[in-house]
Amino acid sequence: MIRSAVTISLVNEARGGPFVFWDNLAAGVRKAAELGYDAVELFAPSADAVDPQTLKQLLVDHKLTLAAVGTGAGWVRGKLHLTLPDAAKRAEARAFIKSIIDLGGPLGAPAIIGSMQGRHSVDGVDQPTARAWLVEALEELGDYARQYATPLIYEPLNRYETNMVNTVEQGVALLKSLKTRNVLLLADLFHMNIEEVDTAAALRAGRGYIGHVHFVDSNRRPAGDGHINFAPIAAALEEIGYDRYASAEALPWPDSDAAAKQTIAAFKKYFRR
Ligand code: LER
Ligand code: MN
Repeated sequence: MIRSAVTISLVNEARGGPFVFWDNLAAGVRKAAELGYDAVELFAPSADAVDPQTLKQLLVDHKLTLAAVGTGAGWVRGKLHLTLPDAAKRAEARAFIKSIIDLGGPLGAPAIIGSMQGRHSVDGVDQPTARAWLVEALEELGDYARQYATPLIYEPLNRYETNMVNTVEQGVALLKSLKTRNVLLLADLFHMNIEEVDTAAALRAGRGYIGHVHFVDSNRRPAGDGHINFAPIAAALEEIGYDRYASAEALPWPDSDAAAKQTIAAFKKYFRR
């Protein structure tokens, strides 16, 4: 069964980004539970910024699970990513991601690699070199996540955010090229709306490789506040047996509470028919 999740960002530098709740972990968790979400997805400034015991207790108290933890703060705060020319910086990026895997792993939550994949043909790094570094990192981090029995989640992004992998098809090809089988794709419906010819068809073709969904509309507002037709997307996810999270990574539009309410209503409409 697909489960609902809502994002909480604790990253000041990501202000303006597509996260529903902001700044206050306890308040975000409380709201998520009140509205009937199954889980929260966390965007943390660093692993040290969150006390694992406090996080665990909050989740237990509110009967929620942790859907995933984002790693993008490594980029927005530390200007780190996995395909930088400087080997020491690439190693720092991998260490940052490992620390996030160590934060979410004990709670059963995978880490997400989105903006930390970087881009090629900037900073003098050509495409084959960047691709090889990305593959190397995914092999290492995918295997690292195995100790927690969680996958590592890799996110294709739209062309304005990366030129590494933009579509599910390219993502599946990348995953198939890896030795590790512990990396799965994040299907972010906002990015897919820009890059895919047919989002539902892309999801069907991604069968077995989709590990997380960012449930959001075409304009990054909450599902239902843009022009995505969610019915065929929900049908495709059901058809491929997708049974992980649909997580509201959406702008807090018109405000956090309204965005969370809108998304859970849309979630029920499409995934709890
Ligand atoms: C992260 O999940 C994402 O979708 C990126 O667009 C963040 O920059
Ligand atoms: Mn996303």
